[in-house]
Parts: sequence; C-alpha cells; structure tokens
Amino acid sequence: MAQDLLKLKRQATDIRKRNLRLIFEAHHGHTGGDLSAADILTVLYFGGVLQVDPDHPKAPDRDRFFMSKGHCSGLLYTTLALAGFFPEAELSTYMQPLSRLSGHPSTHVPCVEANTGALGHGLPIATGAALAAKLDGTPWRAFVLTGDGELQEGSNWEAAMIAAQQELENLICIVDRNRLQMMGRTERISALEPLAEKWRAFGWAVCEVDGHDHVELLEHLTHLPVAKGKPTCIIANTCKGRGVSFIEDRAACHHRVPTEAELNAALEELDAACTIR
Ligand SMILES: Cc1ncc(C[n+]2csc(CCOP(=O)(O)OP(=O)(O)O)c2C)c(N)n1
Ligand SMILES: [Mg+2]
Repeated sequence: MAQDLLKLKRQATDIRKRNLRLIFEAHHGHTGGDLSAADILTVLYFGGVLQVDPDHPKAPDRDRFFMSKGHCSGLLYTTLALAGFFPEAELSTYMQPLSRLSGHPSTHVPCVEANTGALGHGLPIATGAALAAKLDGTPWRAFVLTGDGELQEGSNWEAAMIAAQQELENLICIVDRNRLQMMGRTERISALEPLAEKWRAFGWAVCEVDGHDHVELLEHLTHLPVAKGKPTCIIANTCKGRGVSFIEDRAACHHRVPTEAELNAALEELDAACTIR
C-alpha cells in the first residue's frame, strides 16, 4: 500500500510537470485549474477507480468520465496520454491548428466522452448517461468533474434534481472546490456555501475530502455508491495552482502562462516536493 501511494505521488508530479510544459509550449492553458485537479485525475486514472482500458477505449462497459470544467483540457489530455490512451509526443500539438487536442475536450480523443467546456453541461450529460446505463441494466458508472464556480450555472441543479429522483447511484459528481473562479473568490462573486447542505437538500449523498490527499480520495472513490439509491457528490477541497508556490491560490493564475524561468522554477519545486517523504 505504501508503495502504491508513493507511485501515485510520483504520477501526480509527472502529470503536473508535463502539464506545465504543455501550457508553456502552447502559450495557452488554464494553469491554476489544471494543477488544482491533478490529484483527482491521478487517483481516477492511476488509482484503479475508473474502469477504462487504453487498449479498448470504446469497451461498452467502461466507466464514463466527463471533464465538465473543460477549460482544463490540458490536464485531461496530459493524464490520458500518460495513461497510454495516445502517444505522449502528441501533447506538443495542444491547441495548434488541425490538432485534435483542442482547447476544450474533444471526442476525437480516445476516452473523451463528450465535448465540454461551455460550463454547466457536464453534469446534465453525465446524468443522461447514468440514466441510460441504469435503464439498460449495465454496470458502468458516470463520473463528472465540475469546477466550483461552474456550479453557478443553473443547469447543474436541474440535473441534480433529476438524478436524485431517478435514484442514479451510478452517478458521481466530484466538485473541484478551490474557492476561486476566473475573476476572484466564489464566495465574493456568487456564494455557494453551505454547499454540502445544498447537495444533500437535492437528495444526494455527500462527502467532503481533501482533494490533494490520495488516501482520502481513494477511500471514497473506491467505496461507491456512498448511499444506496442516491447519486454521490464528492466535494474535493483543493487549492488552485496546487504544487507551485507562486501560482497557488491566486485568481491571476487562472490562465496565466508561465515564462521559461517560471516553468523551470516550477519543475524544480515539484521535483523537490516529490522527493520529500
Ligand atoms: C458557460 C461558460 N461561461 C463562461 C466560460 C468562461 N470560463 C472559463 S473557466 C471560467 C471560470 C471557471 O471557474 P471554476 O468553475 O471555479 O473552475 P476552476 O477554478 O477549477 O478553474 C469561466 C467563467 C465558459 N467556459 N463557459
Ligand atoms: Mg474554482
């Protein structure tokens, strides 16, 4: 177990480092939101949570993952490439003309289940998918990752109502609760708290975790559903820009591209943190 956790820690560092290089090379990207969700995607794809197979990306019974905070396509593509869904070298084409690695997730990429990025659509799509799986009597689950600012879109709450009414225990919504949106703090712009109580009032089973703690994430994501007959919401408390001190918890980090000196400093800092046990 300790060995597995060390592997996950290294994997998360590799994802963050490759992701930062991708943003630097492309001169585009969402640095803060990518780093914020890196541990969540690490655990989903490398912690044995998602039942997906790079050799059979269209396997009918695969779990479906929807990256609703689609502005963080760079993180999704980096994770998928490192997990073997397409060659890592292709990451250098991110956001270049004719590349399938577009700025918002594209279904041309293996295991990307929907085109997302217009905020507020991932949960409704995942709800429909989970309902279809339930009606078909198939075992797969629908996972969705939303931003917290994204929850200001009303479509999420329409989907939340239907999901509870339909008792979609095969639906898991993870909220990247970094408390920042594009222009500042969520609680200043359009407050979400009490967020857990809101989800509970909508009929969901809710748990709150440290979204950078692999043990906590694994504990909840490998014991699903949290409650029989209810969809699950996991509020993952995170830090936007996590892992790079001069990027962390700043609104300006939302889509600021690092300079070459900043990139090198960030890579060094990530390496140093990974060697400390
Ligand atoms: C419907 C819609 N409105 C506006 C945007 C522009 N936009 C991209 S990211 C973002 C902020 C998202 O904040 P949050 O959901 O908290 O994401 P994170 O903090 O994880 O980056 C906005 C407004 C969009 N992509 N879609
Ligand atoms: Mg946010």
